[in-house]
Amino acid sequence: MIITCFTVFYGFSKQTPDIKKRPNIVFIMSDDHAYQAISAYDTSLINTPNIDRIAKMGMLFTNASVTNSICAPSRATLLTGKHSHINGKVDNVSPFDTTNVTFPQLLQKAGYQTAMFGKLHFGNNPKGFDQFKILPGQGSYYNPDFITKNEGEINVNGYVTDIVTDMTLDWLELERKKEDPFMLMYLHKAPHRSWLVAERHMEEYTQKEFREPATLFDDHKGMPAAKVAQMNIHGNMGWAADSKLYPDVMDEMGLQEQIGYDKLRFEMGVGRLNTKQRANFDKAYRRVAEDFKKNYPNMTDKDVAKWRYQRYMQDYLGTIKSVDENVGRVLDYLEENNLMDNTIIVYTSDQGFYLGEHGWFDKRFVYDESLKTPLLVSWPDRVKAGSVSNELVQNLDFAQTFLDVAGVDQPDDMQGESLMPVLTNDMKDWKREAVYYHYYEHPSEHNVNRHYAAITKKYKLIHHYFDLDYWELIDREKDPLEQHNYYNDPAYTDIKEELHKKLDALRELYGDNETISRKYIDEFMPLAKEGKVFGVEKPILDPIIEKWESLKKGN
Ligand code: SGN
Ligand code: CA
Repeated sequence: MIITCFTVFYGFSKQTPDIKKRPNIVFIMSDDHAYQAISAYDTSLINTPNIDRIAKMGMLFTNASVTNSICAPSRATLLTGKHSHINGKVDNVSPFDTTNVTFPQLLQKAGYQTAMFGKLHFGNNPKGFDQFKILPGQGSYYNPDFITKNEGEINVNGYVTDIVTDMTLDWLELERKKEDPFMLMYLHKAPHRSWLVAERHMEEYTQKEFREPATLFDDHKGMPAAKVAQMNIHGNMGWAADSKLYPDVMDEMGLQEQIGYDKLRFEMGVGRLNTKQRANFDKAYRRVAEDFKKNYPNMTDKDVAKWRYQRYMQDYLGTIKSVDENVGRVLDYLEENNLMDNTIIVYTSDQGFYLGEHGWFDKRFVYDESLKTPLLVSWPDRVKAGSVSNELVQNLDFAQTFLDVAGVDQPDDMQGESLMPVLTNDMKDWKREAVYYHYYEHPSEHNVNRHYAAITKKYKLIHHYFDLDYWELIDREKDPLEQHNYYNDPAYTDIKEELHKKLDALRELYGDNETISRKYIDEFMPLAKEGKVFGVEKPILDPIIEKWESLKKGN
């Protein structure tokens, strides 16, 4: 194999396996952090100077996406370098198959020190880590519990974003062997629902006012899956848990629970605060609730919808303020300890999020705000400062990128590509024209139908299947707000044909097909039927069960 001698390794060649000189990897990921809420992308909502520093030092990706816009599947994909249907973690409900090989295991074997702090959300402990302190499941914002590698389950007082950072800094300073390279995963729970902000930001953020997105009052006309989704800010959020109206204020005002267990959800979050934390919370949020109670009789339904959007943004963005401050602490540490130049730093999210676009919160859909995810990468030794890439890159690519950076072999069955050609602007090795997407978790919370799609820079071809069944063609240039389906428009006949070919080719390339989709339906539906899937209402669930049973009979 003469060719291997000439193969370019973007990190370190196998001929020079000087482990001590290999670059460090710092992977920072937040949960549900929309790119609209990072000022390097969009300055209209919040200023995030520290996260922006990563883009200033390196590259900002404007077309980074996930393969399946939901938490645990996204994490499984980034660790394994495989699509959901191959690694098996297709939704938040199915178990993660721990026989999957993950990139941290390979890096650890190659001599890297490895550590993970924060939210994993797998139900399993991570493999391939010398140290980990992770939140159980979704974790808590206040006074959270952690599962740790060496100390069992622990409880820590304080605010989760600060605590995860303290743990990370302690590891960097006290546990890291300074002579060896390291791979650190620093994973925030924020800004996941239900958005409890740090005490220090409560006063300020509950008084802020934010611009509204153009599609806040989208009627989802001609978009059947969007129409039935239950992720409207006004209608599918809880008055108590999400908008932070207290259960007693709801009772006084005669407001009914709009989501199941709303008052209980409030208690599960806010109920964890200690006396001092609760006093600060009450100072800010009792004022909000009293104002709303006073104004409500004179408000139209539209006024209420606008108020709920503001409430949502105040809390969502408030949690991001602390993420940004804490990212700044880690960047400062790296700088002060001379670790910046030979460290690749990645900032990303497990998916994007709707901040009122289409009237929504949450994610799951292939429409831009949740398909795309923020991606900022710095590595001063190799990546040009202040560069921007609009290439179609995915969370599928992280595993191979990090293996490449470390000069470790990339297993043949990983399905992504190293991003080093893009990061070093050596584009002759980068040929990708389309990416593949597949969302599975249905019937489930938010009622988002199953769908798969091919995405190019200009179009999306989407197949919604089980239980709705139809095709959608999005013209990303003509209709950036994604409110029209051009699938049956005669002007798109040729484009449609071309996109179908692309989609078939992607399914072939990644090994996805109807039989596999059916297998995952058959695994999921019994759980849904037994009531093991959270947040689905009976009137939605029953007809889907009926449909599935008829499918099984071959009708
Ligand atoms: C929780 C949230 C949902 C969210 C899922 C998945 N409801 O169930 O709104 O879609 O997590 O999020 S909550 O009332 O419990 O907050 S994910 O990021 O973990 O995939
Ligand atoms: Ca998430």
